[in-house]
Amino acid sequence: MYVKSTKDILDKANAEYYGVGAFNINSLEFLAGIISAAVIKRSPVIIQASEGAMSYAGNGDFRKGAKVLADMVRRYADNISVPVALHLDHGHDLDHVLAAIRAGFTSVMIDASAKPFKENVEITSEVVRIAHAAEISVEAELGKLVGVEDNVSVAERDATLVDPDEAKIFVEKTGVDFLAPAIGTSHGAFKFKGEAKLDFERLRKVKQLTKIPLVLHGASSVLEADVEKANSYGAKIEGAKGVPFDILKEAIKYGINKINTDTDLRIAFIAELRKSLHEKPSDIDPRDFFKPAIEAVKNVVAQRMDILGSSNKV
Ligand code: TD3
Ligand code: ZN
Repeated sequence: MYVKSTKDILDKANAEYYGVGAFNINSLEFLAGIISAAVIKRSPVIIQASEGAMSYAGNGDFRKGAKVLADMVRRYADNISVPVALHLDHGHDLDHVLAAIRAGFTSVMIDASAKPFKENVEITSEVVRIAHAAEISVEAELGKLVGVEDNVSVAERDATLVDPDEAKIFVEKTGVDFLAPAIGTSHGAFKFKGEAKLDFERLRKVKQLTKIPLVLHGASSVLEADVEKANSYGAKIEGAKGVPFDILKEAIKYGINKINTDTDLRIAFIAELRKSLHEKPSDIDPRDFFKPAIEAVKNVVAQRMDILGSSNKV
C-alpha cells in the first residue's frame, strides 16, 4: 500500500506514542530490504531519499531520478498490506522540493536550518503553501545538528540547539506538519566522543509547545557488531558511536515520532558486501553479493521496528 499521506502515518504514531523509522535509500537493494522488514514486522514505514539519492537514481538528473525512485517505491509497495510513504530528506531548495512533489513523493523536508530564523520561516512557509496545495506534508528543521558535549557552555548550547520558544512561533507561523528539533545528534557514524547524550529537557519543551510529530535526525545506533564485521573484512571505521537503543526509546517517550536512519543501513550493507566479496573471489554475479547485503539491511530495519515500537501497528 502506497499512502498519499506521510502525515497519516506520523499522526497515528504521535497519538499512540511510538516511533516510525524513516530509512534512506539510494538503490533498489536498500528499498527491497526495508520493504521486506516492514511486511514481516507489520510496520508502517517511511522511505526517504536525499537530493543526492535523486541525482544518483537519475544518473545525474535529479528530476528524472525523483521519478525513478517514486515509481520504484510505488511498485515495491504494490500488493503489500503495510503503508509505505516516500519522503524527500533534507531538501535545500525549491527545485528539489518541486521535483519530489511532481514525482509523487508523499512528503518533503525543506531544510533551511542553516539560514537565520526569519529566513527559515519565510522559505518553509512558501514550501508549506505549495506542498499543502498538492496535499503533501512538510518537515522543517530548527537548530544545528551537533553533538552535545559536557564541556560546552549553556550559551554555546543555546546557540546551536533548538530554542523551544522559537519552535512554537515557527510551527504557528509556517503551518509545518513535522519538526526536526536539534537536540544533540549529528549525521554519520561519529556522533559522540564520550557518552551518548541528548537534551531531553529541550525536547520535552518543544513537544509541549508544538504538539506535532517530531523528527530525530542522526538517529542511527551504529551497531558494534556490524562495524566489527566490516573492519574484519578490510574496512577502517574507528571510534564510531551512535545513539543507543535505550536513548532512542527515551526520545520517543518525549515526543519523537520519525526516526531518521541511514548510517546503520550503510554499515550493515557494506559489512556484508565486504564479507561475501571476500568469501567468493571467483564469483562475478553481482546478485550473489547483493542478496546477502539486502538481507543484512532487512535485519537491521526489522530490529529497529521492534525498538521504535512500530512493529504490529498495521
Ligand atoms: O537525514 N538523515 C539521513 C542522511 C544522513 C547522512 O547519512 C538522517 O538524519 C540519518 O542520520 P544517520 O547518519 O544517523 O543515519
Ligand atoms: Zn538528517
